[in-house]
Amino acid sequence: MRRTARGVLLRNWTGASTVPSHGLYPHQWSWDSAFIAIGLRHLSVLRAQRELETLFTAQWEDGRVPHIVFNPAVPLGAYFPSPDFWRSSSAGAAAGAPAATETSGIVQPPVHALAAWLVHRADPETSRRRGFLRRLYPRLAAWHRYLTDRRDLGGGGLVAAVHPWEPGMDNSPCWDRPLARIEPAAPDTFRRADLDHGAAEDRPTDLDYGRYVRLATEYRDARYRDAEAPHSFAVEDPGINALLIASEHALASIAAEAGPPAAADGHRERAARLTAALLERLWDAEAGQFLCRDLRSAGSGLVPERSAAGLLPLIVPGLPDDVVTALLRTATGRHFGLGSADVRLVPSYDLCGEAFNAKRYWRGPAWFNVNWLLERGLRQYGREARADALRTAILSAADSSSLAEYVDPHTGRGRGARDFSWTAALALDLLT
Ligand code: 9WN
Repeated sequence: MRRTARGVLLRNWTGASTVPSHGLYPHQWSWDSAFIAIGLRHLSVLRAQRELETLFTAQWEDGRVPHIVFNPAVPLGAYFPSPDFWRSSSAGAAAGAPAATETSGIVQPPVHALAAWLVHRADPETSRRRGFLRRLYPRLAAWHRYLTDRRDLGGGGLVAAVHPWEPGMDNSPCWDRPLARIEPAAPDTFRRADLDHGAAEDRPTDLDYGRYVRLATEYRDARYRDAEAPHSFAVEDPGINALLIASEHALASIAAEAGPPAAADGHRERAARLTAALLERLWDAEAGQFLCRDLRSAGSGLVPERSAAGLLPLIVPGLPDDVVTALLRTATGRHFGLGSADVRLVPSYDLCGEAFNAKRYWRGPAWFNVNWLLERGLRQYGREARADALRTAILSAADSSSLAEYVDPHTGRGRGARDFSWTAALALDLLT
């Protein structure tokens, strides 16, 4: 298993970063790179550092870390939307997009400071010698500042996603309502390259894509300036915010180690403020989990759909005991089935939800990054036996599915791409 996972990471390495999968995703993705670095640190600490450094060379001057960094050697038709759609170096110039690298203009969850800290800890000596954290710290701090300063669209102290691709869970049923208001772009205005590699029944629908295209076009036409963009989709997602909080704690450790030590307190305070806002704005005691908040609905209400993103705050330190207890009850109950005989891994969406589909992407299948984060959260809250069982289940599903992108949560059968980088990386991490 270790050998297989290492082989995948070696083959998916392109010289300065790692592709999630050669066919379906032939460029560098933001949160993928963070998870990949966490696994790569066991294989080559230098590559793990390089993975993150490469991503951050594409950071925009306003602090945003784009969700895709395009490889200029890959033909335009290999992935949609391609650089000629995003036009970052021209349309993004006002927001400080790099002139020499093409990127997307939206973001993904901020797992990077957490990853940087874990990479550092794998070999502190090499990290210090290379000034890894010293160089990365100001970039990570600017990244978090972008999110907290420019993306608090609800004014309540949380980060809002402005596109369904931003939380990394593209077609989650949580977006169905907020997306219903978006007029899809005409199908003949774009060509879906993903269907050259993935089965249509496993992927988002054409209607989803029409809306993804419309929203990205609107943002691009506003030259990616958050103050001017219509942001007709604006959702506070518990996953993004939980990962930001975990990363803000990591940033405090990074500042103490390699940044201005006085900054560490500021990061801890910011983590505490974000945690309070997360509890205040997204916790639903009745549901026993965190929900998304749709900022564009009348009354800007919580979305009554259960996504696994609503369990991810388990990685946030210092949650009140009653919240942790309720989250565990929900995770192990009928909606997510953690630890039950007929559920192999925690699904991305409510097993009892109307929209549940065991095959289709983020509408039911189980994903390895989500389960890895939950395993970490369980350990953080002292649920060692549950964490051990989940670890075993993750490794077994990763192995039997040929390191699939996602699996059917009931059977563990692989779906989507195989030899998927973050599956390999996170399996390697659990094995080490
Ligand atoms: C759009 C690369 C990415 C992941 C996302 C996953 C999928 C892209 C796509 O692949 O999204 O960003 O083309 O479907 O949803 O989480 O980062 O692995």
